[in-house]
Amino acid sequence: MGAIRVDGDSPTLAIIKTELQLAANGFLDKNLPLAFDHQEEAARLIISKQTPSGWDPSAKGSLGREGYRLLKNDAGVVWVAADTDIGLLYGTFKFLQLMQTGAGIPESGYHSEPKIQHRILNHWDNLNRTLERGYAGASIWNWHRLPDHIDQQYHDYARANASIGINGSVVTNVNANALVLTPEYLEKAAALADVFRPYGITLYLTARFSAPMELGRLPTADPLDPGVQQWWKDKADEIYRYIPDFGGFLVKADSEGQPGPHNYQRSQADGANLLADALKPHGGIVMWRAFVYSEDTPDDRAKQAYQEFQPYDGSFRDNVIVQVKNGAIDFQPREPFHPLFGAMPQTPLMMEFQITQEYLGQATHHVFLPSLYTEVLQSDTYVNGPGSTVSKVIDGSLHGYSLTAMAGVSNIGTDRNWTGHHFHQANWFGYGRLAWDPEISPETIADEWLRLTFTNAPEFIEPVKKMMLQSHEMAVNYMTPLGLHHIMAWSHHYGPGPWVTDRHRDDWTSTYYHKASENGVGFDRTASGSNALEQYAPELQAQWGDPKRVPEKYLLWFHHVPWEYTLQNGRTLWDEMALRYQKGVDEARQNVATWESLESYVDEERHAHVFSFLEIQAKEAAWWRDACLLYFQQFAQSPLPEGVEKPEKELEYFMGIRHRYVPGN
Ligand code: BDP
Repeated sequence: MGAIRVDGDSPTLAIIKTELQLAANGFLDKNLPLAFDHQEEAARLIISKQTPSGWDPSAKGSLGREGYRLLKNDAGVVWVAADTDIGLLYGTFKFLQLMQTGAGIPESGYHSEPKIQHRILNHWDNLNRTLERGYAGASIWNWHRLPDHIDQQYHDYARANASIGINGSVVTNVNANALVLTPEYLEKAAALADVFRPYGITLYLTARFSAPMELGRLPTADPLDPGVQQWWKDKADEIYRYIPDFGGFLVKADSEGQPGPHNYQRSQADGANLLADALKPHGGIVMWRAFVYSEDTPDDRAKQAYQEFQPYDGSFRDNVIVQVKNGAIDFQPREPFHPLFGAMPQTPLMMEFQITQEYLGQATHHVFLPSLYTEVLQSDTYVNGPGSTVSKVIDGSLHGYSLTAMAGVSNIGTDRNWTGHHFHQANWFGYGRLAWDPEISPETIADEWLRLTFTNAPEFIEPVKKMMLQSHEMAVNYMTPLGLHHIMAWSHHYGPGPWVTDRHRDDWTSTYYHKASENGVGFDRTASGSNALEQYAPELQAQWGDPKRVPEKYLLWFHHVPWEYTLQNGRTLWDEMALRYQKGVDEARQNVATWESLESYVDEERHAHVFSFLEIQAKEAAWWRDACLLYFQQFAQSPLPEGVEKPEKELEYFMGIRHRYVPGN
């Protein structure tokens, strides 16, 4: 490596120079001269929007607002090319990643453009720094000290996100506090937006639907009321005075106690359009959540979002995008894809994944989530024939959406390692990579992350990658095998609770979902039951409606079957369920041994941290197994099959573990 040339000056280009300086002091050549003026002759690496002399200008091609190209000439000089400063920043990060992982720049060059426009983190952070479903410490946003104190962590946050292509951040909880829309808080939010801007990150806020009443003292928040409409227009104008490039609003309405258009007998489209009209003159968007369901509706919870939204396809303004969770219930360890995907061709839909592990063992259980994300993204909706995958709905190509987006509910907090578990950084990283390109494989993501985080040594990479790639299936096995869902403990959702029943909301109990009795187990969502299946394409209705054809991973999601039902491998349902729980435990224990054997590849502190969490996971996998099998055995009335360890405690013991403290609740 010789000198580096970065053309021009701007806050973003200054960040690029700092990144190169840091890398030069680290893994790039330590004595690499950084020539930030026009010393073309000497440069070995050129970061520029202009075509340097000696390069074919057409080689760069059109790169869009965020795309970049890495080119290498015969003399080995590398050019990071883009049409914008942000494109150059993304290209620089990619260049550094390729150097660090030892991959190098391919001879034919490298080109990348995001497939999704808005790649967003959703923070479920409250203004008092508590977090909803956050397991990695407090909120990193210190509203009390803003706007005067800008913590270094805000820069680090923006830098980490830009390095994986995330370009938006909703900094407040979906269970919204209207206070954030007051001048006092807008000034604070503006200070954050100023930090984010040079990293290409747009700031968004959650909007509380009743804000016109709470802040504006209006008698109503009815979306069709002219006074309410004017209030939101004025509010939007005010926000843009503080934050000229404000991204828009994320809204949770008519769900779990949040106010919304239902309070005025209006539709979700009426609600979303109200805010969209206010933001439109400024170029802002509304992300309106489809997570709408009610305890007063007797129908299956899995059907309600579709019933609420699908009839309004085409009735939303063009700056509205409906944000849909990956599955129809709620971020379960495994769910079939949400039936709204593919069902609203005239309304842009965006994906909402959960990166924080509310239902997946929270901070202490290692689960590599890109496996879950990819399973959903690669599911075939069949709506325009075979190959109509969810990823094609989300990237806009299936229905020609003009607005595309993906959201991930953040797993970060003030913990020194950001995410509680060191390996959960891989989920933040993997989410960003998939939001940029939903077709990247989990294997590629795991490989990149391990190399960038630990070492390039294959003796380390291979076993740990295997551990990561198996971890989702492993967790499903020790928590909710064969399509079981929502059988975790009441309210905080940590640990097993298949016995949870008779609470004020039936749709938050476990018995609502598993329906176990001596006759069998599972939720009948076929025509003989709730018929949630009819919300899917006919091909899937035929396949999933038949207990012999449905993938067994979804069996109990769609069918109620007897305990002695025979599965494809010839085992009874009961035996298979028990063996899967045991398999999950066996793998969690194996992970402890694998990690222990790799001590020499990782620094002591991180090795010990991960080790203790893996031990917790192995112990708690056995807790899940014992609690669930003892509970279901009451109904199955069969002995545990050979190979499954006998629980050391009685069911009553597990049912008694009730009042454990869990954060983020
Ligand atoms: C559920 C969480 C709850 C969230 C809700 C949501 O239990 O804390 O507020 O989702 O997404 O998963 O709005």
